Amino acid sequence: MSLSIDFQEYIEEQQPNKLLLLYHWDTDGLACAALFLNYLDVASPNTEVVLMHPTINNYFLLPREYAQIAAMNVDAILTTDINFPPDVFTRLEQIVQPVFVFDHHSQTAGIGKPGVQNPNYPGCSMLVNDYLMQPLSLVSVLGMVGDQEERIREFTAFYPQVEEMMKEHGLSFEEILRLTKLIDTMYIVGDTEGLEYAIALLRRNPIDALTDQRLLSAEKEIAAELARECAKEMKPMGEHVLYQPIDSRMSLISEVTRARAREFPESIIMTDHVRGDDASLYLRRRNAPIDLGCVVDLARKLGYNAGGKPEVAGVVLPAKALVDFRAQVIQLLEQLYG
Ligand SMILES: [Mn+2]
Repeated sequence: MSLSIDFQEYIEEQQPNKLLLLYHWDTDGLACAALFLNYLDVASPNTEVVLMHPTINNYFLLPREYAQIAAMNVDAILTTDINFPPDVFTRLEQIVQPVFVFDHHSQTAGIGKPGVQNPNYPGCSMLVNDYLMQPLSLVSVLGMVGDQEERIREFTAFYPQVEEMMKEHGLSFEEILRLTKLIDTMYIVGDTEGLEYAIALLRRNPIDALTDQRLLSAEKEIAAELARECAKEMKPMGEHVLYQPIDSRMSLISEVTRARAREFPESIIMTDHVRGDDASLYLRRRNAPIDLGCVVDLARKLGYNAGGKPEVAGVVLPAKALVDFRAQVIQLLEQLYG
C-alpha cells in the first residue's frame, strides 16, 4: 500500500466494510472522532466504524488490545489525536494496512504516515476539520480550546476561529472553556461508555453539555475529589520540588498538579498516581526557570513512555519502578539546578 494514499480518496473509492477509529479520550480526541463520524456517515454510509480508545492514561496499546484489534478484521485503521510513539503505528501496520494517522503532537511530526501529521495545529480537531474541508463548527474549535485552555488566545492564526464560533453561538470564552471541561469529565471519572456518549453529544449539539445531567454530576464529583486532594500537605523534596502522591479512583493527576502549581508558583510540583501495575508521574512548574525536558529525556532513556514541554512532564512507568525513578528525578534536578 503506497504511503501517499489519501484517507478521503481511500474511503470514497474503496467504501471499506469495516474501519477502526482509535481516538484519544480527551475533548480534542472526542471532537476528532465526532468529525470523522460525521464525514463517514455521508461519504461511506455502509462502512461499519468500530470506536476504540487506548486504556485511559496509556499512550500505547496493551498486548490484549493488539489482539482485540487483530480479531476485528477491519480493512483499515484510523488513529486521531493519540500521542502514540512510532512503534505503535508499526505494530498496527503489521495487523492491517493502511493505518491513517491524524495528529498534532510533536512525537508524530516526522513519521510520514498516511493521514496528516502537523504539530503547528494547537488542536487536532482543527487539523481534521481543515483536512475534511468542512465549514467551521463549534466541535472543530472545542478540541483546540480543550488542549490549550487560555493559551489558545496566543495562537493568532487560530484564535479568530474560536472568536467566530463564540459570536455565532453567543458564548463567552469562559463558556467555551467550560464545555471542554464538561466533555473531559467522562475520562476523568473513568466513565468509558461516557466517552462514546460524549462523542454522540458533540455530533448532536455541543451546547447540550451545559445542561447534560451525566456530565454535570461528573463535574460535581470531580470538584469534590479535587478539593480533597488539594487539601493535602505537600512534601518538600530537594531544593525545588514539592511532592504529593495522589490516591483517587479518578484520573485527576493533571488537574491536581495544575491546581497545586497555581498555589505554589515558585516550586516544581511533582505528583504521582499508582493504578494497578502502572504509575503516572507528573511534574509542572510556573515561575521556576527550569526546563522539565530533562525529565522526559531521562524517562525515555529508561524505556518509559514520556512526553511534555518545558513547563510540564508526564511519565508512565511500571509501579514497581516508581520509587527509584522519583529519586532519580530529584537527583537530576538537584544536579542541573541545585
Ligand atoms: Mn490534542
